[in-house]
Amino acid sequence: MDGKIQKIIGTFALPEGSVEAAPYGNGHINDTLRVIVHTDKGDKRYILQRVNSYVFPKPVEVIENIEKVTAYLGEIIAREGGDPARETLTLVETKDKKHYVISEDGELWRMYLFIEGTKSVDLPDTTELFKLSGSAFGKFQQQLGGFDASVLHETIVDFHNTPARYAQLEDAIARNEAGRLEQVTEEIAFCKKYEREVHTLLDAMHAGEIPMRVTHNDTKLNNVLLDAESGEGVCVIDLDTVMPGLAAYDFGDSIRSGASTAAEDERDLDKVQLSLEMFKAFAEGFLEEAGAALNAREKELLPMGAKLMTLECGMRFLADHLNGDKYFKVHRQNHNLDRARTQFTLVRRMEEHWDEMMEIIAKIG
Ligand code: ADP
Ligand code: GN1
Ligand code: MG
Repeated sequence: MDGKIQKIIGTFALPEGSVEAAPYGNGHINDTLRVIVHTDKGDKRYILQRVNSYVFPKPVEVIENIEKVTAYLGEIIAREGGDPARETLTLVETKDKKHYVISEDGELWRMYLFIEGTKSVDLPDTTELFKLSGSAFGKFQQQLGGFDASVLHETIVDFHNTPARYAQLEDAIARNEAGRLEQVTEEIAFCKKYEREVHTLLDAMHAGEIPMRVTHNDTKLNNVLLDAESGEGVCVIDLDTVMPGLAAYDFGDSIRSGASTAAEDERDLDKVQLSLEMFKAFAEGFLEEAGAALNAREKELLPMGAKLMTLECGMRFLADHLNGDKYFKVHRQNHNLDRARTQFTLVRRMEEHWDEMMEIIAKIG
């Protein structure tokens, strides 16, 4: 383990024992390590993360939000007879009783209890599993129904403001910072067709048809930990972007990530299909938990949430490709471009199956 990491781990109030740490998980944003402390009484595990300061320019505000959200959720979970240490994230204190440390190079590091006996998957293997993750994200939204949104910082401004994301793409095109513009003519032409449609959700919100809620905003399937055996949702994680948002954002981003038949960075676009079975399964789980609080228009706009979250994510990948891969972690050449292409293909598939998606939601009611 490198000396810098050792020093950071040493600032947290951990039990006595020898320590090991290794990179962990498939997140695109933070640097995540799994830490193991070998104590006399057995191993204790933790998650150590460097919060990405390019993505989160005010990382202390991220911690402040997480402190408030996890304290709130912890109380609800305890009241319902659950185990807060397993069903929500627990920040580990430093020796000076803070929930983060700033390293010598100015980066913010935090530590969580490792949630044992769980798995996190990138794509669901069964409809049952995806339905259970729908229940977990639906329950999360329902639990935060009474949380006061005004105490939260906006950790990423305009995170799911799809028109603003469209404008950021236009800006990336105009600047052509990485000199990759010629390579992406078709993708840009695709996005241009949606210049008006990107406003749909926010227009409905401004018209008073659908309310702002407290939402997770990053409901990718691997951001919920599932019981390793039963597949039941145990804990919604990655709380960095819990902020005011629309129900359609959380529903939509899960469909984007879990109802596709291919990996987010699949190069063979023929493999990218929309699974209506997965769509239905997630919708059932999500609406069973969160549905009672949603109005009819919110429900009707859920397929639009799926389409716009997928388009938006594609535009963000494309903009990052044009900007020179500064935001999302990349592991190969043109990685963000490959990701953008899968998202745009999935948008097309959703349009092909639009009536079926609308019907599934209407039937669940
Ligand atoms: P990123 O913002 O980079 O996606 P995440 O907070 O989602 O970072 O963490 C990356 C991965 O690490 C998750 O997808 C999950 O697999 C794992 N992980 C994160 N927190 C925990 C935890 N408390 N217990 C167990 N695994 C975790
Ligand atoms: C990022 O942090 P992670 O890997 O769970 C991103 C999401 C994108 C997703 C695409 C803070 O999620 O918005 O939808 O990648 N998170 C942030 O895979 O930008
Ligand atoms: Mg994540």
